[in-house]
Amino acid sequence: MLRQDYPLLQQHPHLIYLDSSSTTQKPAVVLAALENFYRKNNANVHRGTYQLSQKATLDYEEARETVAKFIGAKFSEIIFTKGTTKGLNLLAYSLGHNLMPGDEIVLTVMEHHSNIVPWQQLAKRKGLTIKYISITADYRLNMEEAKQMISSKTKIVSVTHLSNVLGTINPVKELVYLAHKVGAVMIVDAAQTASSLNLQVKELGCDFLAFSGHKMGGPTGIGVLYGREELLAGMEPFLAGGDMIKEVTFESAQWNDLPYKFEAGTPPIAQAIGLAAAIKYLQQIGMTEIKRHLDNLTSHALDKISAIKGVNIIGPNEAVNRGSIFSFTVNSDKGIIHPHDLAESLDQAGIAVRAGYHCAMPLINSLGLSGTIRASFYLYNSTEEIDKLVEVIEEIVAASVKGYELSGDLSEEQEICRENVLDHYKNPHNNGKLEIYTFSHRELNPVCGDEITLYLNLAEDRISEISFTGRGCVISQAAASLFTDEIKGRCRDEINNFTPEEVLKLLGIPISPARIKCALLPLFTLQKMLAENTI
Ligand code: 7TS
Repeated sequence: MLRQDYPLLQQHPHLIYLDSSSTTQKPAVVLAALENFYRKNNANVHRGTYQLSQKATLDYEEARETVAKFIGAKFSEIIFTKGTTKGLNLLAYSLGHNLMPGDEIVLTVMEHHSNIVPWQQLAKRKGLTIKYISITADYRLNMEEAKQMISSKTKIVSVTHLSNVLGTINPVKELVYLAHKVGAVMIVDAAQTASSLNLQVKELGCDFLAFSGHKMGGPTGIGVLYGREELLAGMEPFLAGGDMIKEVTFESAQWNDLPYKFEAGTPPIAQAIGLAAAIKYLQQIGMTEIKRHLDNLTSHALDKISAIKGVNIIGPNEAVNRGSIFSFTVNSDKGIIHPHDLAESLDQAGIAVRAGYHCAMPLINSLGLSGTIRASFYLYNSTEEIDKLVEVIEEIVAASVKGYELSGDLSEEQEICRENVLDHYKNPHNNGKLEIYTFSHRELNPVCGDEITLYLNLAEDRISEISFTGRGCVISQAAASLFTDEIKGRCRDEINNFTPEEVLKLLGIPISPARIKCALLPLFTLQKMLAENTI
């Protein structure tokens, strides 16, 4: 469906792009709108008296009108932001002014970091308590717990509409009811649903809703925060500067009207116009048709992915109230295949998926995982692409030596190194905590979940003993094994002067840019340990 509308996919006819939850590809109409603006109408908005600026202002405000109509809101209720993250930060800051120590904020365990960390910061500043609604065994929100948890102490409930890890669609209307019953404000993180569901904010009943343009075919750098007018009117602005004021003296300032009070500085003009073009494109296809297509992919993926031997889907196994996002882990006969290793093998077969924590580290850790593979689908994906994904995973599982296969032409020397890397992965040297150690240091790669702790003893400034524990992909674990072998006996200066290139040489195989961090984790862990301890 519609692959022909996307120039990038035309450029890469064999690419199977399954990472739309991170960002979607852009249809030609969006690229044309951006180019048209910059070529013909580019000027700053809200300030020029000349015609070009007036035209830019008109286009920018028309984009706001398009967004307002798209979600059934008023013009004054649409604030252009940089993205969902910025919208949620704005709320955590501006709503925070009226909160008191002991007040509670209710989130869920399946939130993206952007709907956790801003609230944690606010809670620290204000002495608030954060509570997290848990999930059931079938990866749905525990609504019984929600009913108990949302109480008269609750001031804010902020929940993702669709989990970017589990694919679960949450019962927003029920949560709105529970929040409003106790007088709390209800926020919906719609980062994953604005692209595919007909979001009508008045029907949902929420007070605020945030989403990102780049996840719905629009450009990066633009997002939307919807807020109920009465609430926005009573809130303090987040950022201060030009455009958000009515009158400024040397002593003070008066805020502009809505929505401009929340749009300090030059706004993302071209991006807003690009987003409007993306919305019009979606409307032309029809949100019902988009949902039908995605529901079809969801049902197909559920059937096919769950049938792969060794696959465990981390998300609901029913298509109802489920988005087209699939996280899973894969076991081969030889053990679990690290998501990072599997993702690289899939990439070599032309399939782009995401692997790791997906910016939901608390959720992934609470499930006892160190990451998942995630395939997410959009308009331009087909059931044939899902079949291809399944076929390639099955091949990898069958052929895998713990999942790490390097395709392409390797020299004879690299082939030997590859065997060596796999051997160090399967039978690591210096693995396990030292019984007695003077120094230890833990480092984490937050993107993919690689984790290493080094343990160290010194004798006369030289490393007498070193070992590591941790979990991670083939590259990070083999690098730790090889590196700890190599570094034994070296003194502080030698360690500090040890270069990334030397680590890569120890591995001896081609390392893709995305995995350099994995390879260098042991070196950086040791160098950080040294920097923190005046050994
Ligand atoms: N909320 C959810 C549910 C998300 O999935 C994301 C981004 C955000 C908030 C933040 O959006 P941003 O546009 O401000 O970055 N999610 C992902 C993802 O799943 N992979 O990459 C980004």
